[in-house]
Amino acid sequence: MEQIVLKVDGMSCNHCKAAVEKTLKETSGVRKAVVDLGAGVVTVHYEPGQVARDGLVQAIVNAGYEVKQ
Ligand SMILES: [Cu+2]
Repeated sequence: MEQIVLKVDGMSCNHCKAAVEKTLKETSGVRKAVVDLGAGVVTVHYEPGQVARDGLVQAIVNAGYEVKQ
């Protein structure tokens, strides 16, 4: 299990928090996703053999948010 913190643009309320967490949890290989709205980040716990950073970023983008470096 690996953990990564991604900086996400455009999350402004609890709906955004729920949307980003949901799309990540529906992504294969993701075990846990927790958004910190105040910091504008999401912490993701995932299985590196099943999904990579690109896949996590893609899921967030598909939900309508942007990931910053
Ligand atoms: Cu929102």
